[in-house]
Amino acid sequence: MPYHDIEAAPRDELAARQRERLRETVRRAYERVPFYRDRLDEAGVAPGDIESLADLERLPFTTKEDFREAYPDGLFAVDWADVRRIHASSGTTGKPKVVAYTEGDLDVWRQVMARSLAAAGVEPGGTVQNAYGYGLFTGGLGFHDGAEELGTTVVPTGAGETAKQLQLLEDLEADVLACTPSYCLYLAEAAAERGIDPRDLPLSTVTIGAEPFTDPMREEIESALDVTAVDVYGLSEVIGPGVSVECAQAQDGLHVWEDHFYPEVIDPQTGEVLADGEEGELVLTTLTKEALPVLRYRTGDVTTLTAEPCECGRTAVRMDNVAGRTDDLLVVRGINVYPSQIEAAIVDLEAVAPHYRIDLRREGRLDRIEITVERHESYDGSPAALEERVASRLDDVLGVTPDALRVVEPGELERTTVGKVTRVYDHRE
Ligand code: DLL
Repeated sequence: MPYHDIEAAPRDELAARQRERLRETVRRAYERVPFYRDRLDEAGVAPGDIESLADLERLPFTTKEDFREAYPDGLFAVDWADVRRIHASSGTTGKPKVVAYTEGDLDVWRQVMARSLAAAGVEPGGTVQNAYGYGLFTGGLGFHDGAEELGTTVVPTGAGETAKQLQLLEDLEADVLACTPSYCLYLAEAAAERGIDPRDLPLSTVTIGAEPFTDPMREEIESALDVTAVDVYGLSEVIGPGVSVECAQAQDGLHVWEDHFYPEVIDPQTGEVLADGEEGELVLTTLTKEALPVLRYRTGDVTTLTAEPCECGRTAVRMDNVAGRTDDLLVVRGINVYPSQIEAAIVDLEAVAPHYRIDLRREGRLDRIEITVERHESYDGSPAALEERVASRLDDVLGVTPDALRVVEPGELERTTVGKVTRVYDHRE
């Protein structure tokens, strides 16, 4: 049973609602945000020209750079007095992207997060321990509000403080943990170090997101904690977590809450809209945001879309798990490869722990790629033999030969306990 009727609405009903909302959003953006007025004028499109969803293609894209240039509030469409909350996402460089919410936006966010948690199998009356960071990051408060809206008890631990995290899990018996995939794995390790079998923790579901992960990584999490790990996706510029989520029933793609967010997938090079099933960059348009309407935002996230019906009965389009970003693409001796492909290839090996790092360096005019993996505790062969296995796996699956490959001892690679994990370290200029 979906949380809201719209989740199972016939697609034409949904499309009619989207069309109305799109027209209203474009009009609002044009009238209230000089940036959009200029962009649309340049493109020769008037708000009244947007009659159907297909007309969306006529609108220019919005990018991360546009957010940075408009810092802090150049894209806001309401007066400051109507802004109830601010969040911000810190990029790796430069100014943060500042985002705003009206009372109405916060309500939509609570609703889509409640829907997301319900789809993930979380039930009213359950207990959610929320280990996403509270503060400017949207993860903490986004999950918090949605979990309250759904009618669960929230334990707002926030990020880090692993000892307390474990103690509260045991004592308050949360059945749901919300955190990044990398923190899930860290928590399982930390439990084991304290003599607690992580599979004995009371958890039945973890809602993971905020950073890319592959299926083999998810399997590691599910088996380490004996849980169902459900993928929740979102980004600050659009709302925060709660743009899309897997249903626990099928765990086969993330249902995009299309009555609020309109998804497209484009060829990142040409900007051309791709057909269902074709992989490209996810572009999102908000359909109900008041404080910060966003038209055709280029997320940088790589995925595919499908409108095939799902066994859960929800009719919303599904996007594939986001395993990487367009700007993550590595070129290893002429071969294009995403870090996620490297992750999937190595984490699948039983002898390797789900921890690795990739270092990129420049030597003269050549790029060097170095991969470091951790031996799994259960592997008792020689490091040299394991190195050979990993190397031949990378060659077989991806045709990639790193310039250096190292196997280190369990626990040797640094763990991320707060915030998003970094796996690729680029030391080039
Ligand atoms: O990470 C919102 C969020 C919080 C989502 C908690 C899920 C759970 P930002 O900090 O703005 O917002 O970062 C957004 O993180 O463009 C993706 O690259 C990545 N990302 C978010 N969710 C997923 C996911 C939050 N489920 C950026 N899988 C996005 C892969 C994800 N990548």
